[in-house]
Amino acid sequence: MLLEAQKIRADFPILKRQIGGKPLVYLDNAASSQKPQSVLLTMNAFYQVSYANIHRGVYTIAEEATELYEKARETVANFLNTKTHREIIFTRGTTEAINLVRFSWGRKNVQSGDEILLTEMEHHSNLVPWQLLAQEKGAKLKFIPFDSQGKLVLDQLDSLLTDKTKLVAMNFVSNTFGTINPVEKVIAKAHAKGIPVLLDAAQAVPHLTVDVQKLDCDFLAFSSHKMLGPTGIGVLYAKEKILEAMDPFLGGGEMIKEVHWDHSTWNDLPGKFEAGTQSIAEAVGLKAAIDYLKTIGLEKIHDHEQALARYTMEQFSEMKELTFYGPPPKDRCGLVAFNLQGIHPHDVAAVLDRSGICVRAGHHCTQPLHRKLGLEASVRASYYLYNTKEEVDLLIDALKETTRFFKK
Ligand code: C6P
Repeated sequence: MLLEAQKIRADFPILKRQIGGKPLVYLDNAASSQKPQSVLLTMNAFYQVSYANIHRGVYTIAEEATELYEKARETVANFLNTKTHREIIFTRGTTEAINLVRFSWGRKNVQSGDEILLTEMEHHSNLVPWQLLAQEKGAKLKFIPFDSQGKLVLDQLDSLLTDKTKLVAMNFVSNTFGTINPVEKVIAKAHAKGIPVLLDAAQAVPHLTVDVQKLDCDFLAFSSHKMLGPTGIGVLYAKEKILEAMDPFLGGGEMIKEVHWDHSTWNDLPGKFEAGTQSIAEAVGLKAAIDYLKTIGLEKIHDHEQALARYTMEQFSEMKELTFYGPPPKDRCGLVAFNLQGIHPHDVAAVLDRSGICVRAGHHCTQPLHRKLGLEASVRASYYLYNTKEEVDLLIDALKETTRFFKK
C-alpha cells in the first residue's frame, strides 16, 4: 500500500526545488533524509523564543530549554518503548554511540583472547570501532556470513558464539542490501549464552517500529538525520543496569556529581554520559521529527517504501544490463543497490544528477561487503515516505538513457 506521498511532499520545502529546470528527485535517504517544515519551524522557534544552555540556569528560558530537551528524551524513550528515559543517551549520531560503547563498555569487558561477533554486512561505523578495540586488547573479530541474496547465514551461529564471545554487534537493517536482519533470533541465541547484543539501528529506526523491550537488545544506536531530524544528534539506548556499570565516556562539565583536585564522582544517568554542552536545538528538532513520523505511522511508512523497492526490482529485472543486490522485497526495507554493466557507479550517479535525481554511488561505507561481491562500488537508490512511484519511473527512464548514452 502506497502513502499519499503528494500530500506528504507538501510538508518538505526542499522537494519544491528544481535542479537544472527539472524537479528534484531525492533518492538518497539512506545517506540522510530531508526535513519537514515542522522540524525546521520548531528548531527556529526554539532559537527565537526559549534558547539557553540546559541543566545550569535558574532563569525562565534556561528552564524552558531544559524542559524541552528532557521532553525530547522522553519522546525518544516512548518511541523505543524503553523501561525508563534514563536509558536514552544523546550522542552526535550512530557512530559516536557505537564508539561510546567501545570505550565505556568495551575497554572494561573485553580482554586479550576474547571475541566480538559481527556480520559481514556491517557499516564501517560498526566495524572499525571493534577493530580498534580488538587491536588494543588483543581480542578477535568473527563474522556471521551473508549468502548470495544478501541474507545472513545463521547455520553456524551456535559455533560462532563461543565461551570467549563478549559481544555481538550487528546491523538491524543493511544500508547496502536493505536486508532486515533476523535480530530477534541472534539476540535469543546470544542471550542463551549470556552474551550482550548491540544493534546498529541507523537504517531501522527511521523505517520500522522498534521496541527495545520486545527485542531485548542490550544496546541500540541510531541517528536523527536519517529520520527527518537534524544532523548532530543521535541516540544510544542501553539497559539501565549496563549503563550504571559502565565507565564515563567523555569527561567534563555536566557528567560529574562532585569534582576534587584529584578525583571526581559521576552524575546519575543519563547525565554521566552527556559531557559538555549538548546539541540542544537538535534534540528539540528530533522530537519534532518523531512527532511527524508518528502522525504518518511507521508501519505505513515501511509498507510504502517496501512497495517502491518491489516496483524498482520488478523494473530492474527487465533490464538485462543491470545487476541488483540483496534479498526479495519482503525481506528488505526501501533501498536497492545496483550496477549498470560497464559503467562506473560514479558516472551513473553523475548522469542521473543531470535529470535532478540524487542517488549514492560508492562503497556506502561497506567496503568488505563490496569486496566479497567482487565489486568496488555500486549505485544505491533509497526511499522514504515522500518518494513516489513516478519518481521510480524517472529513475528507470534515466538509467535506460544512461545505458544508451554510454553504449554510443
Ligand atoms: N550510513 C549511508 O549512506 P552516522 O554517520 O553516524 O549518522 O551513521 C553511520 C551509520 C551506521 N550504521 C549504518 C547501518 C549506516 O547506514 C550509517 C550511515 C549512510 O549508508 C552514510 S555512510
